[in-house]
Amino acid sequence: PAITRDRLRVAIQKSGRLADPARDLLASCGLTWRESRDKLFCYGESLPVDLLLVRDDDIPGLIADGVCDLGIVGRNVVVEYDLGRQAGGAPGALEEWRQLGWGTCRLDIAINDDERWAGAEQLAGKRIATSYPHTLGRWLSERGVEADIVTLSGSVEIAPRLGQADLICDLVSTGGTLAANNLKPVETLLHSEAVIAGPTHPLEDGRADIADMLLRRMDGALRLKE
Ligand code: PRT
Ligand code: ZN
Repeated sequence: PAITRDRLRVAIQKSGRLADPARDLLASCGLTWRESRDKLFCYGESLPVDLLLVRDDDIPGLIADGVCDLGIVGRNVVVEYDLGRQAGGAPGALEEWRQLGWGTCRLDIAINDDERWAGAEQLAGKRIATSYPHTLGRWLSERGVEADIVTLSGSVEIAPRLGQADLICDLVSTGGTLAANNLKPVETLLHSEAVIAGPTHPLEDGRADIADMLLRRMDGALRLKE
C-alpha cells in the first residue's frame, strides 16, 4: 500500500556515538525541531522534516517498512540488515544515499594476541563471537571457510576469555578495547562510517522534493566542513 505523506521522516540514533553528530548535521541544514515529551518523535519547525529518535539497530527496518524515509546510521548496521534480509530470501531494501565521513570504524576479526595469523583457513571449525553474523557469514563463505558463528548482542570482546568463543569479529576504532582484552586485529571485513540510508526506490509524493532539498543542504554543510 502506498503511504502518502507530505512531510519527510528521518530516523536518527536517540543516544550513542552518532546521536550528537546527526543532530548537528540536521541543525546545520537549517532544521529546527521541537522535542516531544517522550523524546521519540520530534516535529520539525523550520522544514517539513520530522525526526524519529530510536536505537540505531532499528533504523534499517524503519526505512525498509516505509515508516521512515531516511536514516543516519553506520554502514555496518545497514549492511548487516540487508544481508539478513537476503539470507531470508528477500531482496535488499536499503541504499547509501550519502557518506558522511564521521563515525568511522572497522569491522575486524581479532584473535588472541599471542596467536599467529596465517589466513582465513585457520578459522575452520573455530567459534567466532560477533554481533554481525550475516556480514561475517558472507566473508567466511566467500573464502569457503566453515566456522561456528556465536551471535552476541554485546560484550563481544570478553567472549574468548569467558570461553564462549575462540576469537571475535567486532567493531574497532582506536583498538584500545581489543588490546585491553589481549586481542589483536588480523583482518578487516568492512570499513564503516555514518551514512544517509534510504530505500532502494525513489521517494514518492512531496517527500521526494523535501529529500532533495535536505540532501542539497547536507551536501553544502558537508562541503563547508572539509
Ligand atoms: O543504543 P543503540 O543501539 O542505539 O547504540 P549502540 O550501543 O548499538 O551503538 P553505539 O552508539 O556504540 O555506536 C553507533 C555506531 O557508531 C556503530 O554502529 C558504528 O557505526 C559507529 N562506531 C564508530 C562504533 C565505534 N566507532 C566503536 N568504537 N561503534 C562501536 N564501537 C565500539 C567498539 O566495538 C569497542 O567495543 O566501541 C568500543 C571502543 O572501541 P575502541 O576500538 O576505540 O577501543
Ligand atoms: Zn545498537
